[in-house]
Amino acid sequence: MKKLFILLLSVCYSCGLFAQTNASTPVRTLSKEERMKWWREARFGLFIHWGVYAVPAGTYNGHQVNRIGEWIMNRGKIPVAEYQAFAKEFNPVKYDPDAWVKMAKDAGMKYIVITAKHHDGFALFDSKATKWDVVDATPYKKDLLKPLAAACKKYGIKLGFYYSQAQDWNNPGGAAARKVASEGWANPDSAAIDAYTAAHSGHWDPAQTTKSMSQYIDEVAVPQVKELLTNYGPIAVFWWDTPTDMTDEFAEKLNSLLSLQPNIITNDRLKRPNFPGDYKTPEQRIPNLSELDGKDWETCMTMNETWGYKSYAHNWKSTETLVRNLIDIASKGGNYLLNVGPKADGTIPQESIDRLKEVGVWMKANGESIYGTKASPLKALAWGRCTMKEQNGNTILYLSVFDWPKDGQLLVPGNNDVVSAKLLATGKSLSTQKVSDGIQIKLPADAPNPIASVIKLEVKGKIGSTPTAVADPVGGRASVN
Ligand code: FHN
Repeated sequence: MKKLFILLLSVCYSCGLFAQTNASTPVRTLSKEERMKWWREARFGLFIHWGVYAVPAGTYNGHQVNRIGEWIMNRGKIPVAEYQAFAKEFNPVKYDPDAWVKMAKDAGMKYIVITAKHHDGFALFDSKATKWDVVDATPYKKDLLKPLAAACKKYGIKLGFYYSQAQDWNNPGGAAARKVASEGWANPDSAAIDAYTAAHSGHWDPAQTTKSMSQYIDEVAVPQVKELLTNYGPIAVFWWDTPTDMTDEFAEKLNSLLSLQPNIITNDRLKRPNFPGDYKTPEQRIPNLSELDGKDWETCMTMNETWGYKSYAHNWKSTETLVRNLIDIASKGGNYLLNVGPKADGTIPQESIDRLKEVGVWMKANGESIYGTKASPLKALAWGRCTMKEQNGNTILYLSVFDWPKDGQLLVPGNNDVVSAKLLATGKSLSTQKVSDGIQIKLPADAPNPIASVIKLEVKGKIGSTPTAVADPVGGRASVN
């Protein structure tokens, strides 16, 4: 009897009969704390922005279109039929998901979030809801997410899907954030285009408005989210973006589908303020401590000046900046989601690969100071950043030194008794001394690592002081879309 009941229960569940019972609270088997555990420990993930926009790669009809590459259709006001023609050149024959996932793993990343569908509406997967997908619209004709999911499983990397739930510039009825035409390129028709977009809620082509947004939600977004949550095994993260023209009713329809993956976590961009998700998402910037309110957060950031591939975007951040950003973020208790923008042939720009490799070298030696750590309990540190673990009644402080003291003495605020101090990368012991304003650690003359040398300091008991605002973020900058 008991077996029969369990069988019935699982049949009902797999048929989705329970999924819609309470739309605003999807069925959860784990508490939020349990669902967030792996993510809080992970600290570092890979963002992938990939789609048809990689074909024009920033240039439309010979014009270099301003701003971020994945927005070229909107910024350039490219008609639907012309944009869809780019898909015929989207043929990623060099796509090697195994190598992509290995690259992320070797960089020390623990999860990947890929644009299953960005604002151009193009699905990187085999969708039955539309023909505007990789299988139906490109010569490649194969689902790109299935082999990525397999590679993630193979390497023990969590997989997340980015999904543009509201903006969709190709599937009729999708929303379009209104952008002024002249900001894209010096289009002589800008005034007429702007008048049209003003009268048509941001759209620039009549083909975009042959259906209502409600139809788009029911016929495209809902079925596609179902597909993504059903056909690719365990999905760790769902990453919504730009809730343009979303209503709470539309959001409810999508939110309820999360029951299909009861352990999934989501970001805060489904629809504000009633769908806060599990974590906040500062973009292209690292918040100051004074801005943080105890909620989980993840900074997403580009390595150059675009998310989607642009052939002429060469303003690359240095490896030093990337590593120090990660340390800065971990020292404030956040995660770092660092982006790559693959090309239309399936290759990742070499500049990104090189940087991730170098980040991986640092992480291999010093990852212990990042994974599973908590925000610094110390006040602002002039020489670098600190992360913390509490273990067996003691506190481990990971001191990432950016500016190696010329006098060879590192002053750490606090008066706890010292258990041990060593260089994390080599295990070399360092001598310490209690002084009136803290603990002084005697350092070797030269910094062992020019990016950040980590000292592992274990002290007795807990640290009493409360954090105060730290120095300005390293490398943070404003959003650029
Ligand atoms: O408009 C998008 C943009 O293209 C990119 O995907 C970023 C990533 O966070 N999100 C939006 C802007 O906030």
